[in-house]
Amino acid sequence: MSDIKTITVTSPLLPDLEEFHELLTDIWESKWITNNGEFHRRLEQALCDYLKVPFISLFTNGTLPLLTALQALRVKGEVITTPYSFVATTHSIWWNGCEPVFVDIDPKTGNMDPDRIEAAITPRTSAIMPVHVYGIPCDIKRIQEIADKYHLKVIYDAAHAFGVEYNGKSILRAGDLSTLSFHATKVFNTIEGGAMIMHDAATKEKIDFLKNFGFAGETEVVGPGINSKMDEIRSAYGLLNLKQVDDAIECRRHITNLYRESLKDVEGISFFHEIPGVRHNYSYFPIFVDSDKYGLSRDELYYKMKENGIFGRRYFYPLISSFSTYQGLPSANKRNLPHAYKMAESVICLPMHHRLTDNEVQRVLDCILIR
Ligand code: T4K
Repeated sequence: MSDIKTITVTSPLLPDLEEFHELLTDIWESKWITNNGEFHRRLEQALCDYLKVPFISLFTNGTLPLLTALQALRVKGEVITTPYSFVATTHSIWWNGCEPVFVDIDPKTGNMDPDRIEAAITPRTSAIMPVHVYGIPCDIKRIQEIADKYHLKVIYDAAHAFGVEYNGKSILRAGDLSTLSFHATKVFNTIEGGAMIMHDAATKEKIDFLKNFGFAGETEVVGPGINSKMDEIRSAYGLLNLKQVDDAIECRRHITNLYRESLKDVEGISFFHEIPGVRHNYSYFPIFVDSDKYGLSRDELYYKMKENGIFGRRYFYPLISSFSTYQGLPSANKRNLPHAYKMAESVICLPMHHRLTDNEVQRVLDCILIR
């Protein structure tokens, strides 16, 4: 294996180094390196335009906007969420002193099953935190109907959903608030980074206060804020990456089509298909292994790929609800989450990024096809 080139699950989108150097020179000359500087403001505006959203607030990562959203909406008691996500989703609920209540997923999308939400609502429920997992849109209409009926807040963890639209409209506009991650491993990255999307200027102002310790001006603190401001260097980096993100998404679409075409008749391997009306971002390519039909278990295939220098990832295994912090919760019981368990135990995310060559994609496919 040592002389085989490694294929990783992802590879970051990097700005042109010379262009970045030019912007760094500007920053050095201005000596304004953080705290709502020019590049921060420019990136917020450019993202509003690109994402077709009215207001956005940049953060230092994708976890802090989740924490801050729950704070801003004064969420208390129980929060209904999905176990099939990255741990940050549930951690943000826990860090706010709330109790996560897990509901099972819909196996057709990997997202929280709206049919199971109402049964999980109690007098202590105050919010729903769904995730558009792998960038696949949740059933935002049904979720909103339930939230309206029971007067619940909805905060979408949209960490994977950069640029995803449904019928020409950004899905980041759903719910009360949505959050994004701009981590190095995401479709659009600012190295570390994230954002919150809101509907109105007053909420944007409140969030901007909260991410700056609660300061409203030099001497007034209006709430128990935190520090989560994106600095100028990463904002400039983001501005440059935004120029090339459409090309990167196009490369991902091409790779997705190669995977789909070659895997469509492989018994025991399934994957998600294009959803009509959705502009996908192709952030991940999860496959699901049925060991009886495929002949190898998920883990056997996963380690076989590794031995061949192909580093897929088992996102999202183990389920959040099975981690020690959460496994004692009544809703974490395996009997409550059969679809989520099945998906977590069968998933492998195949390598997916803008730099993968057709030959590398073929190497991944050969590893799966040749048994
Ligand atoms: N909500 C959801 C639904 C999320 O998925 C996430 C994060 C969050 C909230 C929280 O957002 P952040 O606070 O993280 O912004 C990654 C990411 O760290 C994490 O952002 C992401 N979700 C999660 C799903 O995956 P790892 O542990 O898989 O990353 P790592 O370091 O193993 O990298 C994977 C591969 O990427 C490497 O094998 C090679 C490549 N890579 C990675 C890095 C960091 C590079 O080529 N260069 C790099 O700099 O967690």
